Amino acid sequence: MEPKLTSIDNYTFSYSGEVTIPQAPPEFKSGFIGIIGRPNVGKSTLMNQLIGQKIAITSPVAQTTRNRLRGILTTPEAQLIFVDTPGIHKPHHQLGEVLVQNAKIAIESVDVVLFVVDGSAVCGAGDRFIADLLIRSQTSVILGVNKIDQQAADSKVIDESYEQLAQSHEWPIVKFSAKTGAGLPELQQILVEHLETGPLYYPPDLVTDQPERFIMGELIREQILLLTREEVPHSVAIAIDQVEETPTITRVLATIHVERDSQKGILIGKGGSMLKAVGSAAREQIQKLISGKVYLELFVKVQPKWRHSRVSLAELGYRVEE
Ligand SMILES: Nc1nc2c(ncn2[C@@H]2O[C@H](COP(=O)(O)OP(=O)(O)OP(=O)(O)O)[C@@H](O)[C@H]2O)c(=O)[nH]1
Ligand SMILES: [Mg+2]
Repeated sequence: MEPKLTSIDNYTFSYSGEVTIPQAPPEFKSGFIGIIGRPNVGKSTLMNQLIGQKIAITSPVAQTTRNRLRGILTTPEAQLIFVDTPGIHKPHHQLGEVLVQNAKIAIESVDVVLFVVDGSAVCGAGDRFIADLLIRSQTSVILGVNKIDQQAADSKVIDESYEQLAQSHEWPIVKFSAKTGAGLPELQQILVEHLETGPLYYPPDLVTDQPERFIMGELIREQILLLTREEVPHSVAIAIDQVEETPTITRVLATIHVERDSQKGILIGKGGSMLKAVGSAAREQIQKLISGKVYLELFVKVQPKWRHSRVSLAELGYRVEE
């Protein structure tokens, strides 16, 4: 994917602090689309594919996404603002509660909900729980069946389970693969049909509302999700301490917060091998993000039980986003 202008940092602000946004042509459509669903169904992968750039991290580990993140797609006819959300699940700690609460708030603050389900498995209790939340809200819903590339040849039972869910609530249903891109043009079209005419909310070349720093932290966390296992991925939070740009290189200093000494040990690895692996993979990703050379230095710090404390959560960037 070719990087476009990444984030709001790249914009020059006028004296009033406002970005100048061009006026939309008549009949232009725009609006906010909430991507809602269980953990691991492919919500973030889908958003990246639709906007054509990686801004959200993805992984096979459930509960990858922790913040609401906007991804913006502007075409000649419409501006679609996708709101990626944490997967809705049964929370086991304060962090989980904040994540689920934010996903629920998103349902109420968007124009359309794209309810994403995993088309490689039958509709389950987790999906029905979310369906119940959605019917209690006024927001219109489209059911998106993802991962059709992973469906077995005989997927009749799976298909029927989602068709039944869609029919019982009179939701339109679209099938696609966020991985291969199959079905995505049709999805985009149905989403545009569900939007009302409206203005450009963001400059046409902007792809996310988040600062680059935030995405840098996420790219580091993504490598930890991919390279470590068991309790480590969920116990990690990243703080970007410093970003210093020189004409030749961008220096990034970041701290990885964990909850226990044992996790710190795993993250550093034998002779520093794990931290080195995380650092070099994350550095490559950050270089792609900013299209420039990066020097990345990582520190590991133990902050006991940060996931259980509202104060620590807020310090690390996890708060209820009203
Ligand atoms: N085969 C296949 N795999 C997919 C598809 N979409 C996503 N995946 C994989 O599913 C896993 C989860 O993807 P994510 O995009 O992180 O899922 P998510 O719904 O954002 O997960 P949370 O942030 O934890 O709620 C990753 O390993 C993806 O590569 C798809 O269309 N086909
Ligand atoms: Mg996600």
